[in-house]
Amino acid sequence: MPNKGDHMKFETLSVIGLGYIGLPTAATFASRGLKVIGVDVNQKAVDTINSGGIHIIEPDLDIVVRSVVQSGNLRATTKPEPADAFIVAVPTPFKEDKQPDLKYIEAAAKAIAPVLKKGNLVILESTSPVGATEQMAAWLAEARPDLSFPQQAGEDADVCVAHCPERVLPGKVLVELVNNDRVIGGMTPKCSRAAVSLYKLFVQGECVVTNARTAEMCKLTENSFRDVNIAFANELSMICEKLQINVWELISLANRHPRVNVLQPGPGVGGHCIAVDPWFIVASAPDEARLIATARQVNDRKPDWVVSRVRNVAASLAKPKPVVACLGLSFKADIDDLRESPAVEVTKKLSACKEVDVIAVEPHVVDVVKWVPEVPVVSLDDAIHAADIILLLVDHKCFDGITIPDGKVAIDTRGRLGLPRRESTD
Ligand code: SAJ
Repeated sequence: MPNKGDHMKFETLSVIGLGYIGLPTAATFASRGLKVIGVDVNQKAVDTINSGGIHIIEPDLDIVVRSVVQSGNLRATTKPEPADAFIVAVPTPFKEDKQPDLKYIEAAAKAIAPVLKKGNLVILESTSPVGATEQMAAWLAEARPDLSFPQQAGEDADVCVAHCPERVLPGKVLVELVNNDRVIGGMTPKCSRAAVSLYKLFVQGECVVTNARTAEMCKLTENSFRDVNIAFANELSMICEKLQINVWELISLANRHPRVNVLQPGPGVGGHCIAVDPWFIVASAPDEARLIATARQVNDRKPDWVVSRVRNVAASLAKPKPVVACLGLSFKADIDDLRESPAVEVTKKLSACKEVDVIAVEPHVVDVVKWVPEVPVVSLDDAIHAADIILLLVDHKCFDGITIPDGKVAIDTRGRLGLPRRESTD
């Protein structure tokens, strides 16, 4: 139960990192009346936000940002300023050897340390390997020997530190930020209570308290759970291809069992979360995390399997150099995000094959040519007209119900061609 005595009052908040998570979080706090200072190293992003615009695509985010910038509740800058609380929402990529790279958290800690004061709360929101919050607190303590931190002073620390991972789905960020339950992992119970009182300013879901290490592992577990289950579906799709069984029909039949819920196969797993986070578990326990590592490998190999399937079909056609139309390049349906996209990987690998010509369709991304300079990007109608092989890589709404003209071959990595739009499967 929260102790009334240590409930914190927040008037100002600083959000470090104004990307896919930091900006919606900053804007949502600002919309609840907090004075929010957003900090980002990218001057262009800072200028865009200060002019009331956004540099990422997320439904309704533009409206919220414009309104909180106009009301004066959100302001962006490149240099950290003092505040009552700090939220660190910077990327946590992995290195070449799949070991987590905490350099952005370290840079954020070193940037905010000079402006910290007694009574502050510092929250790490970035998805992080177990131990990262303690490491961040150690960097803060090193930079500010005049202040005490939870690892030194426990409940009496001058500065509270917690890990509160985000778990919002791209495309539904503003809704999930408010409605999802939130895991709050303070370095001490007092740190947890402070973080709960901050998030309760807008979170309507439950704020569930644990410690920092469990909160870190919880986020990694959620994304690994999804990765392992998608790997199962992807493996099934490859088995079914060999056994000449329609995997989509198979899965829908199996899912009629009351305790079975197989996910959907696809061309691979993309995005910057599910394809990355499981490696953080593997890096901390390589001997034990065998299933998690194998799932990553199964999903990572799926784009190559799709490429070889297309090549086999191409070889069976009478034409010397068939045209392959790749429909969709983003990492999942109806978003503009191409990061770690298996569709991009498949398209690029196919375009490197001499025996086919490749064209692509991606209506959601403006500067798509930058991502696949080697491939002509055309309209859906032109692609279907020109193609011999129509390869569905992303189940965008705008591809629903397309008909495949006679004489053309369809390869459907999402099980959607010719079907009406299904309701959200999230
Ligand atoms: N995918 C499939 N088959 C499926 C579901 C997904 O192939 O049945 C593919 C998608 O096409 C995509 C990839 O997996 O390439 C990831 O998509 P996603 O919708 O599963 O997840 P993300 O990366 O958009 O967001 C995930 C979410 N995590 C979980 O659902 C456990 C989200 O809640 C997290 O906040 C987010 O990662 C994150 O930031 O970590």
